[in-house]
Amino acid sequence: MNAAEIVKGVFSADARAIARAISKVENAEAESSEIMRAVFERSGNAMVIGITGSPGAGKSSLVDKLAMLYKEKGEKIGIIAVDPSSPFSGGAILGDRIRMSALGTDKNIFIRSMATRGNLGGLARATVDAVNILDAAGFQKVIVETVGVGQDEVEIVKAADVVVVVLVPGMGDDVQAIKAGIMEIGDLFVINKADRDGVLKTERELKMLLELTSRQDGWNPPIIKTIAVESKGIDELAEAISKYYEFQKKNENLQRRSAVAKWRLLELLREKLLQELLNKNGAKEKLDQLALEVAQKRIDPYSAVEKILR
Ligand SMILES: Nc1nc2c(ncn2[C@@H]2O[C@H](COP(=O)(O)OP(=O)(O)OP(=O)(O)O)[C@@H](O)[C@H]2O)c(=O)[nH]1
Ligand SMILES: [Mg+2]
Repeated sequence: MNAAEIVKGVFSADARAIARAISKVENAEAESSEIMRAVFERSGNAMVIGITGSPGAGKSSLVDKLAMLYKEKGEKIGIIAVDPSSPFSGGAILGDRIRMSALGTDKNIFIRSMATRGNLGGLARATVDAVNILDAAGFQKVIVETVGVGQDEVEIVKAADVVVVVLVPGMGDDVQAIKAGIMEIGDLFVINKADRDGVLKTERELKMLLELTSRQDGWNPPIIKTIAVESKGIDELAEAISKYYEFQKKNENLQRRSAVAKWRLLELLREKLLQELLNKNGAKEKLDQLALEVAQKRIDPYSAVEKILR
């Protein structure tokens, strides 16, 4: 499939073409520019939901249940799980887990996991590109799951229309979440595993925290209690998501949008410049040679980089 064929396939929601397109942007292949140019014009219709929270909080379980709910309404749902911890399996473990569930075989649900590939980085950029591809393919909902650790991940969810932060009862997790800097980005908060002890305490603490911060847009992030494994609270969650979606659409926040756009431009620029530099004749060999010299303490990294740039 060449770029034009891939684009055509994406626009007719062909799963194979979508998968190809995502692989192209993931590996930063030459065709990605053409694909993303075409995709850009067609995207902007999907509701993009970012779901983040500490490891094991129940994000995937919630995504499963949410997707099921949207599916019953006759919608098409794209799910992207960002799994930077498994560069070798390409996030296959998580993908397989979901695929095995009831959703996997459904043609109205597209599931993909993304992981770091290559040495130029670009996971966050590729993930946001993948979201755009699903959007252009006509998926009404695109859900992105990330473990809320690291700046890359925070940037990915910030690019969503609605950001859901998932917490679980118990102080330890809250502290972890706050540390990871994801408290400020939540448009709504979920306390999942509400079948466990300490729900009210966590809710109280969260409320207090939220009262300390006031948002520029005047939105008060709601707190929803769920038990994902028992499908409890999922309707309420979906309702809160669409409520915020409507709110942010009415208060069209160009500032937030241009901040995201600027971040995307910088990511792409960084990657392109690096690619260009390393594609120059002999640059890769020089990099290897200098890496060896740095390892042998024959040259310091700063001088080495200056040598590459010159
Ligand atoms: N008791 C209880 N267990 C839950 C609930 N939701 C999810 N779990 C369990 O918690 C574990 C982790 O759930 P996942 O949905 O994989 O959590 P996750 O946040 O996606 O995990 P990572 O992607 O690995 O960070 C699983 O064993 C779930 O069955 C819940 O509401 N109550
Ligand atoms: Mg998960």
